[in-house]
Amino acid sequence: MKTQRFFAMTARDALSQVREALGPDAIILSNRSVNNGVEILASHERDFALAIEESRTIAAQQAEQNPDNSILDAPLSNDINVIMDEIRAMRGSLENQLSALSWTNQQQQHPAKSGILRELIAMGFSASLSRYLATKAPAESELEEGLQWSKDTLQRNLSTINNEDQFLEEGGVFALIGPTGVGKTTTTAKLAARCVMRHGASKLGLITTDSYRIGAHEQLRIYGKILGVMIHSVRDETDLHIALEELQNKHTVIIDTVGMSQRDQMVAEQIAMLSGARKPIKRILCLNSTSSIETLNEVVTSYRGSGLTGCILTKLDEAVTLSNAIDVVLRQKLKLYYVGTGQRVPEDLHLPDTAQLVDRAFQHRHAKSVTRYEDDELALLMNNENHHYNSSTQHNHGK
Ligand SMILES: Nc1nc2c(ncn2[C@@H]2O[C@H](COP(=O)(O)OP(=O)(O)OP(=O)(O)O)[C@@H](O)[C@H]2O)c(=O)[nH]1
Ligand SMILES: [Mg+2]
Repeated sequence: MKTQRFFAMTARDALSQVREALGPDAIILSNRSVNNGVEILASHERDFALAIEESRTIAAQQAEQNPDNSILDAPLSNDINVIMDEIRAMRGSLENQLSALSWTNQQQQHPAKSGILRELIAMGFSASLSRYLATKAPAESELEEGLQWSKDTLQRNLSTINNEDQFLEEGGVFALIGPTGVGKTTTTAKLAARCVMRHGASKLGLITTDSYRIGAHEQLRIYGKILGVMIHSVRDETDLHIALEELQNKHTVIIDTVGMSQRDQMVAEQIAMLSGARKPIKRILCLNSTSSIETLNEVVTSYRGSGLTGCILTKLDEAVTLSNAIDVVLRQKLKLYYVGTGQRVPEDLHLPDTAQLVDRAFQHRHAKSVTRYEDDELALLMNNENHHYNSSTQHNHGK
């Protein structure tokens, strides 16, 4: 078996050398203090497995040549499996300890960083985004400076439309999609009113795919009547094609879709219907800002399909904090079109103001939060999160 020796002044440095030389599949065979340093003997898991395989082959050959001894040899391979399991457990435990140690060291060197992390998590941001911000905050910054830096970074990285023209002037076919009750129909009516105010009723087409729930499209029909726009009701791809043909001269067409749970298999069919249309349909996902990070992430994943044009955050008036929504919009790299702030049509729809949104998330800092961690609990959390942090989000959060 190919065994390599690593020596460094600290266990962490020695382990870094092991990782560099052998990668994540290194097996640590021994770890001891020598000459004011630490010596680690390690091997690659592949070499280790090969050595075990060889010893098994030899044992099997010996058993064949001397069948009387085979009973004695059988436990050997079991023992090796047990040893392998123990070595893996030891490696995991050692890595965990070093990782916790590394966080504790960082905490001692930059105490403000753990404060930044604690505050961001208490505000409701995900552990991975909070950790990223705490780690990247300028090393010399005090708590308040670090939080201000985090705030600016979040604000800078939230992608939104620059002005109304990006929706109202661009035109085309938009479909509002999303789970049940998030506010798709209400938002369709709010957007429709804006289009009518800008271009007149004759330039707008309205379609609903919500044709099989009793009374469902009545809601939109009433809004349509007020605005002077007829509603086209479609059931399938063929209907949709016919409706879009009929509305081809309209500047803007908005499709209000039937709501379905992100866990419903029908979501894929709905996305296929919209993607299969001969005219490009820009899909805008409606996200309820009162939902948890986990739910919002699942909604985005399930509705993303081949790509979303953007999203609209609804029910901001009901949300205790906006950190959930900001976290997901940012990490899922969605462009934010509008925010819904109430039930009134058309008043309660606004262009997103990133400073105001992030400010609202930070206001929650002063609320009594049950998600506030103590410093030693944070070390544990960082330890676990280290392994789960999604590096694909890194380049998206500024410096
Ligand atoms: N507080 C508040 N309520 C809203 C907002 N947007 C929509 N609502 C309300 O939420 C409820 C559901 O809205 P709908 O527009 O019917 O939602 P939907 O997504 O079309 O629902 P389904 O078609 O059943 O999937 C209604 O009572 C709306 O008035 C908002 O921004 N704030
Ligand atoms: Mg609806």
